[in-house]
Amino acid sequence: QSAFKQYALKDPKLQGNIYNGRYLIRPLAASDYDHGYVDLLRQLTECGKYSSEDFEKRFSDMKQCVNTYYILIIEDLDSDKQIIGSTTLVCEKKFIRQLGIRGRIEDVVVDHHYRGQQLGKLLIELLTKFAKEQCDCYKVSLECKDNLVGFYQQFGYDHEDKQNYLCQRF
Ligand code: 16G
Repeated sequence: QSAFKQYALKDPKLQGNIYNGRYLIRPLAASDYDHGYVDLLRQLTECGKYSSEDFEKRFSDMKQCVNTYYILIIEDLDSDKQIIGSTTLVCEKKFIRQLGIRGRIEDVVVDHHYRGQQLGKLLIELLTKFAKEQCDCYKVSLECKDNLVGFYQQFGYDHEDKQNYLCQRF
């Protein structure tokens, strides 16, 4: 697995690595609407309904933001290319911290049939390392429910003193 990780990180697009002989780790593609990507995201939160054209338009908008969105997915090669895991790294350009880059880990989801195989760990570790080493992020943050704090602490994420996550919903 460590050889796999090193190989993955040499490739800035984190492309084309096979894990456990069955799981292809690769960036999201425009055609992934047809491989269950949005249904997978529905296991995380509500997504509403939209067409593949709408999906492709959003994906294209994201790609226009160079070096900003890194969406890594896991495809099950034994299951008709179904997408069974995904995590996004968003890199935000700043004027602070010597024109620093802040990373955010977003939308971590593994299909419930595939949990317990360390697939989430794989995605988070890959993208966190990528954020640090390739994107030069000065910090990476995420938000999660109480019951997942311990899970993310394994990968070096933790509460910061005197920092709170505040939110307003519309
Ligand atoms: C979780 C996710 C966040 C996602 C949100 C969706 C992680 C680490 N956190 O907080 O990225 O956007 O759920 O929930 O994956 P919402 O639809 O209620 O905003």
